[in-house]
Amino acid sequence: MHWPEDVAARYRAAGYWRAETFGRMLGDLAARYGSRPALVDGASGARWSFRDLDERADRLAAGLHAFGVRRGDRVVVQLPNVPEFYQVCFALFRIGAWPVFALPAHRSAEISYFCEFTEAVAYICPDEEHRGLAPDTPALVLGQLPEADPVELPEPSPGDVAFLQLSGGSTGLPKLIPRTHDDYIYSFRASAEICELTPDSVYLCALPAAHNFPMSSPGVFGALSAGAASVMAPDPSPGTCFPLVERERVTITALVPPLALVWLDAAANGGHDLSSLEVLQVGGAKFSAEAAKRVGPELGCTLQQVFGMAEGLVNYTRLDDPEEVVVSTQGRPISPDDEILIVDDDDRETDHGHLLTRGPYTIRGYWRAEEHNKIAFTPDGFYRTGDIVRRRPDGYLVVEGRAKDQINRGGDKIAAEEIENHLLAHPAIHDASVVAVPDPYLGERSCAYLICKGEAPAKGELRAFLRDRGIAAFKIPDRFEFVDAFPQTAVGKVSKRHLRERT
Ligand code: J2J
Repeated sequence: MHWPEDVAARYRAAGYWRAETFGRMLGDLAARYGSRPALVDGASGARWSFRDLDERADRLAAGLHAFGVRRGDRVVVQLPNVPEFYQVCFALFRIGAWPVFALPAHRSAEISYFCEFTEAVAYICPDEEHRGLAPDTPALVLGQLPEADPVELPEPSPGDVAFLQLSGGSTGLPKLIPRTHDDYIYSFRASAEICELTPDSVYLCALPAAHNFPMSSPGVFGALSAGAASVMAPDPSPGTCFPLVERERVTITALVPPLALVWLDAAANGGHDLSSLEVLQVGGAKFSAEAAKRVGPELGCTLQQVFGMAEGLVNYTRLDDPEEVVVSTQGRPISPDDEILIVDDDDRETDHGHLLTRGPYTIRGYWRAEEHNKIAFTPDGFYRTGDIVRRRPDGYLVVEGRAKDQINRGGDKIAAEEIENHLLAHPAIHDASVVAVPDPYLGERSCAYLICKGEAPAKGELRAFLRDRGIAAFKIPDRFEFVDAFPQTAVGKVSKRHLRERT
């Protein structure tokens, strides 16, 4: 699961891995930036300085330790965008326990799976109602988290796993991504540099805080590492965020493409002073060149395209790149040691095909997924991203498509097989195939093709069935189509390409 020792030594020698841990990093930041604002609660206006965050993390670490949380334990964390999200992260990092980051949209199917699979010792959730999502795991509710006088805790090693992030996934069950202190700290520090963050920058966390993009590209961790403040927005709508941009003088934020479109349209109506905004990052799904062209003129800020993944590799357009590059590419990697390998279907090198990557912050394997790792990684450690890209002569990447069996619904990732398995549990369904269909707003929506055993169930009944199985709402297919048979490939597999072309 880890990097070979000679490779790790190379990353240390190159200065990427600096033997830091999250816990120590926060202590150093508190010493350096003290009373400067670290986190602002967008809803209540509460402000936490670097020192507050440091002290609160220590008190919560002591409380969680007294509760029984120990080094190496897993704790499923499902919290909204509030400063406490980061208090919980740093408290667990100080203990050496691993947060498992669930999204706010996740329901009982996902949460109970994370708790069981990771053998979590606790589930930290937003309110009492969430307790029921994981009835067998002790729940700790926001607002009543245990705090105590700080205790001495042995520091984890920089090479240890710090947390488990979720994979977008293409198989039946989501895979968990082990990120270490060393590799993750490198990725967001380097990102903060690329985004030119300074202690005067103000980052707005508009996307769900648990997602890798607003967490680390450069996200809240990157902002903290640069001594900058982060404003936690309760939701990403212009109605919520525009007043926050104006009030807090936000300089940079990150959005997925559909939200960027909503922001562009709302900005045209005026009413808020967005002049502090210097950089709008857009990523998570392909941002069309037409929309990209609108950002500069209509929002008065620099667009940065971001093509990243929770498994590691993140590409950015740079802030001083010419417009053509910013509008029509998805950037180039963070690190000179990010290795990019593009291959055809037979693993021969090319400049337009499957993207494989290896580097100082890209994992070498999913957690407890030995069989899947044999497919998702090459024997020499390259991660098969499942993305189809073109590399331009200048080294910039253009995302051209996807080979993985996934739907990217405006940045929300849906593993087709996961939904097919839920549909197959319905007594009237003989076979199911879930595919992406184009959508002008979300980029893609999901469509379930179904072969029924007898009479087709009503679509509303199918939606209710999936809801009752406890899956996140964004995973419920946008469309259902009933068919007699699926088109097949030459080797007799379901041809999803032909299904997609039917719509
Ligand atoms: C096309 N597809 C993109 C883009 C991601 C920063 C930014 C995004 C993520 C993220 C992230 C894309 N154009 N600009 O973790 O740190 C698709 C690809 C990729 C998958 C990863 C970050 N940006 N994608 O989106 O783990 O298919 O991370 O492999 O959620 O999103 O999804 P995820």
